[in-house]
Amino acid sequence: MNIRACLFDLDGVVVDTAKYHYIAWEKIADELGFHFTEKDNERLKGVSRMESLEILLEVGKIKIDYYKKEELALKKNNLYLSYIQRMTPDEILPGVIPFMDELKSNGIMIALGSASKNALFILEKIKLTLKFDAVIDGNKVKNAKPDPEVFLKGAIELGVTPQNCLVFEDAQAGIDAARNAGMYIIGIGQTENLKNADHVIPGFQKFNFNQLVSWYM
Ligand code: B16
Ligand code: MG
Repeated sequence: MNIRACLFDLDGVVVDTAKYHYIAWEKIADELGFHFTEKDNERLKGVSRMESLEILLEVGKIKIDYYKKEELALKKNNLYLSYIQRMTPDEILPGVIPFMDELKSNGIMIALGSASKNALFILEKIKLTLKFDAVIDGNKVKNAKPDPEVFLKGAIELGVTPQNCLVFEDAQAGIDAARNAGMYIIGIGQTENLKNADHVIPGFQKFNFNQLVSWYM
């Protein structure tokens, strides 16, 4: 098999933090005087914090200066931090740990490739830090997904070529980033929302190493 390393996105793949991002952004929107729907929130998945704010402001048709944007992004992050403070290992999505263990016992390396600047904090909360051979998060990259930087840095840290990497992603921006990196891609979620993945699975519950081998022989 060509695959020597698997790169996991965090939000939506390992844990469902989208719900915490949403309630934090919803509060910011309320404060600005408009309703931010769950459908609007779909557009924020995999997108950086400042780009998320730009989308929120576009939805609310609101124009503000740079300083106000910085203030709102900070406020949103403080709200978000207060929610994720209470996260526990129970919030790891079903099937993730057994699948990672199978990868490890078959000699496949594991990296995290997340846009989030809070990724390390979340990994500590869910006690998953030690599973990863490399962690690339929003603090380590200059260019947000769909730029391939986050995944290319992951490959470099692991010492493998992009052609030997498989990415697991739940957001279109992340799938495009993995495609731009020249990596294999499995989408997590619904096929209709995830274009250009090699395969799409609903989650790791019914997925295993044998299935992966059969797809990438
Ligand atoms: P933060 P991922 C992404 O994480 C989220 O999907 C996205 O909704 C969020 O805006 C982004 O992280 C930045 O997060 O504000 O914590 O830095 O899916 O790339 O793991
Ligand atoms: Mg994600």
